[in-house]
Amino acid sequence: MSGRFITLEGGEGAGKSSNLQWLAARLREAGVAVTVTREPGGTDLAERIRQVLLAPSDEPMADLTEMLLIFAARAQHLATLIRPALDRGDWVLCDRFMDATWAYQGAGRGLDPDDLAALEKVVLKGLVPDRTLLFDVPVSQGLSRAGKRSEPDRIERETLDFFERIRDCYRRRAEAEPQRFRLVDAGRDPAAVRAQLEAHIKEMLTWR
Ligand code: Z5A
Repeated sequence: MSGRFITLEGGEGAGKSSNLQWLAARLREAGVAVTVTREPGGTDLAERIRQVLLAPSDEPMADLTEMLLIFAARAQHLATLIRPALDRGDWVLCDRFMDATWAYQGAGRGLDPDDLAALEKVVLKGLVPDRTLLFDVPVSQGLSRAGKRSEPDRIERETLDFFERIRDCYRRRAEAEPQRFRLVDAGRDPAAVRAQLEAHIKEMLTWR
């Protein structure tokens, strides 16, 4: 495997999607072959699982069901899109990945960390992103941005406390792995966010 795996993480409305294609364009300008994708989703089948995961429904989804669907989508995504792209030598830019599972299903839902770790081992088989850009924004600011955009999906309907646990988990993970994570102060205006991303792009381009 010769490509690079770069993930974007953060809470609701942090600005990941707004910057994903721009980041890809900046890397392509520098001559990098880039594959852009997202989780849950990224392939036809995984996008169908995403619809099931995010659609509000009358029957409440059990937390364990949610976790297993996320890993099922990820297994498909890894097998048919992420690993082949990395094998080709592409740089894969992925909107959310495993850190989101630790944050949402682990810290948010309170699922057993041993279960998450076991599934992580089975599904990821040791794959760790080369770089994770953590878009960090105060919860109320992110929710207000996301709320202005559209009807909340099933997960966006959670409580403030749920999203505070998620932010806290992401920040702790970034502190624990400073070699992998780069923190983006995503509460700033779009130009200031992009200036920070430029610095991170410059650093990543030294990998070649
Ligand atoms: N999930 C999970 O539970 N477990 C997992 O393992 C994985 C995912 C992988 C994915 O849905 C859901 O799946 C997600 C977690 C869960 N939770 N929910 N709900 P999603 O992809 O729709 O959700 P998201 O990733 O949180 O998307 P988002 O809310 O759109 O956040 P974002 O992509 O970071 O933000 P954005 O779309 O770029 O920006 C939001 C708005 O803010 C938009 O109107 C922008 O124009 C505006 N914006 C962006 N940046 C700025 C700045 N700097 N200033 C002002 N306004 C801004």
